[in-house]
Amino acid sequence: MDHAADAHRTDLMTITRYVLNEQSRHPESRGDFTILLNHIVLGCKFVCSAVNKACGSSKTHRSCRGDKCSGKLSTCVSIKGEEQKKLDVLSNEVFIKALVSSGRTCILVSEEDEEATIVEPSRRGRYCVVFDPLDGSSNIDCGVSIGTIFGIYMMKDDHEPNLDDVLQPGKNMLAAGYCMYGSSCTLVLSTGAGVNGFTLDPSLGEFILTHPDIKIPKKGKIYSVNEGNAKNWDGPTAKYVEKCKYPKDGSSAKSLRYIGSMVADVHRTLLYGGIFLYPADKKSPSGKLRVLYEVFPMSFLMEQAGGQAFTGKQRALDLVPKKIHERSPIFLGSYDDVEEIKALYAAEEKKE
Ligand code: AHM
Ligand code: MG
Repeated sequence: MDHAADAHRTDLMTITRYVLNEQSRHPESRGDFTILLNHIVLGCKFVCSAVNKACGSSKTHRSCRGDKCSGKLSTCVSIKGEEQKKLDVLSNEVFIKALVSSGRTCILVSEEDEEATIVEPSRRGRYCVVFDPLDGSSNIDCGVSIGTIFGIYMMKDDHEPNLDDVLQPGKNMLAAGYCMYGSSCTLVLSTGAGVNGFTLDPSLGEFILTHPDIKIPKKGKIYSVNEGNAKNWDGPTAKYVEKCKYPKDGSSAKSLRYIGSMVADVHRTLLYGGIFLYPADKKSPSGKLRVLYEVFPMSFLMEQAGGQAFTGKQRALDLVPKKIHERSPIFLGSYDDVEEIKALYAAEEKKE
């Protein structure tokens, strides 16, 4: 055995070490935020393990030994003999329990729950967490990457928690991130000082810093949108996509990549550059994606990586949601690409 090589392998920037380093830069910190993040990381590891254990037709997933195996990832997951549950329901329970047991949260908003969860007084802390425990649910059964998205706010002041604590503009978030369950498990996090990516090393059970200080390219070569909705788009969106395909300024046409799983589409956009759009259309005037736990965390990460996020009317992070499950159109990605769509909306506004 090569002990020297093994010793070298322990000098790693784990996510815990990274967060502790960040904490030491804030001497007033009581460590609460570090504890909260550790619980989120635990939730991500648990969901990652559940996704990998779940049964499915794909040979890449271990076969399920559950009696009532449906052969579908979305409907069948058996963990240590527990009752079989839908993966998204299970993921929601995992995060609610992980967050409440941290003792650092006071109000939680999950895509899976119609109402916000107000944490009981004896287990309460100062943080509000908004999250989508397993986004991209339509992709679960075919083994395509799915993920958890989260954002963290601080309570405004000492009072009984209420919805106003989470109905804050995205720019007030203290941190945001996502965990992608794909060919590897990758956690991308921003605590407001840049963006870092960590990959789960299954042999260690630790997230290791693999993508330090992610910066999105200033301009990209890819656009990402569900073009099946094109007949219902408004003028600026239609013009923008036309420009991507048939540029008139002599530049090359952009490539189209669309997975239909926001975490995976945004992850590619962050690393390779380009633009991801889920615009409004005649059938869905507010678009499809939810402000608090989809639009805001991804917009926060984009801005922290040097990109932009725009709703078609304003900077996405300036939006003030009125309801916890509110939706908004979103255009996010490379700075220059988002500039172009902003110009098209500005021109349309002038015409009106
Ligand atoms: P979900 O929360 O029900 O999983 O829906 C959100 C997902 C996003 O991951 C993705 O960007 C979008 O829906 C895809 O929608 P569509 O199938 O309309 O293209
Ligand atoms: Mg979702």
